[in-house]
Amino acid sequence: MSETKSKFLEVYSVLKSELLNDPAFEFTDDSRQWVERMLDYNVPGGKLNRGLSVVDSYKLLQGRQLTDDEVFLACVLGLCIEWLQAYFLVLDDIMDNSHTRRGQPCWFRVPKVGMIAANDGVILRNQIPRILKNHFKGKPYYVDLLDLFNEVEFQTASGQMIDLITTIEGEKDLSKYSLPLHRRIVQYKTAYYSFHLPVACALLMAGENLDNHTSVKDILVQMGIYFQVQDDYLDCFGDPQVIGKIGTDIEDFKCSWLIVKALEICNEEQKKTLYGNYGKADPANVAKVKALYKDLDLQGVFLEYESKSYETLVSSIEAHPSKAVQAVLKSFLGKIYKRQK
Ligand code: DMA
Ligand code: MG
Ligand code: MG
Ligand code: MG
Repeated sequence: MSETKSKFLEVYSVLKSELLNDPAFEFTDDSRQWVERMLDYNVPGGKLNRGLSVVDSYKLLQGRQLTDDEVFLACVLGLCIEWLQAYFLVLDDIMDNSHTRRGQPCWFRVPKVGMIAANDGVILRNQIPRILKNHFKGKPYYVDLLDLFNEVEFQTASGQMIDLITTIEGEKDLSKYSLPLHRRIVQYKTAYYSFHLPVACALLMAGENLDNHTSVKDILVQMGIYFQVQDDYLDCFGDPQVIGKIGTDIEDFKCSWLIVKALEICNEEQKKTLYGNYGKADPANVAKVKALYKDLDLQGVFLEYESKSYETLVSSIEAHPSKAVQAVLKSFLGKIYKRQK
């Protein structure tokens, strides 16, 4: 495990114990155990890319080794993003009727959890401002930080809403699914919280005004769109053992990048197969859609999209005037390019 990652997990334990001793609530043994188990199950078990990149980005922006205090604070902010992610995922898995996440059953599928998971999601969300208050109150950028988390949460929840309500239209008429519609969904549901938020946190810690960095934001949003296209691709073509989750996009009638591309390139015959089999829970229907995706060589179409996006992103990054910012963006892109999980 990298040094940053073990430090990060150490800070996780510190934050957890602060929350478990929060004076604003009179914990009983039962309630304390519940929250501890819920946090351990949902917060630290992912790739931690979003959280860790706050630390990396901050280091690159400062252009020097960080002090212990600075590392600690960057880890706290990174963990707030992991908390936000845990909150969204707990609820996303309920809404998407998913089975596994990070190689284990989704939290709501754990015996005796069920719909208590919905309130656990709310708890996770409410812990974020408590963590921020404990560690950032009094910093000159405290208000900006709160505002940032609020804005990004709003964008993500709005993205989740359009992801969900779009299927109502799709069920009526699959041909409504288009690239611009897909783009709008993934920009809001994924790009802001996964890409813009970590870098914006690092910029705020470095004393920057976010209004002066809109071009960085634009590049990060493009990167986030590419990242969610990968997620859509892996939902069907990824190895569940590696990605830790079983795809449900076909069953869920999602406006996924794959269905949009399939509709774009299929012939009339194949279109009928898609209309007759997409969005059905029966594995036989799902298998027909997957077989058609293979016939259409969506794997090849994706590989082409992937190299094109990479090239475009690299040239936007290299056009940026600051070398430090370039380094931040390149490190981010390097972490996700050709990812298998
Ligand atoms: C995820 O979209 C977006 C958020 C905000 C959690 P998704 O449902 O495709 O994610 P996953 O494939 O991880 O369930
Ligand atoms: Mg999901
Ligand atoms: Mg979803
Ligand atoms: Mg997905």
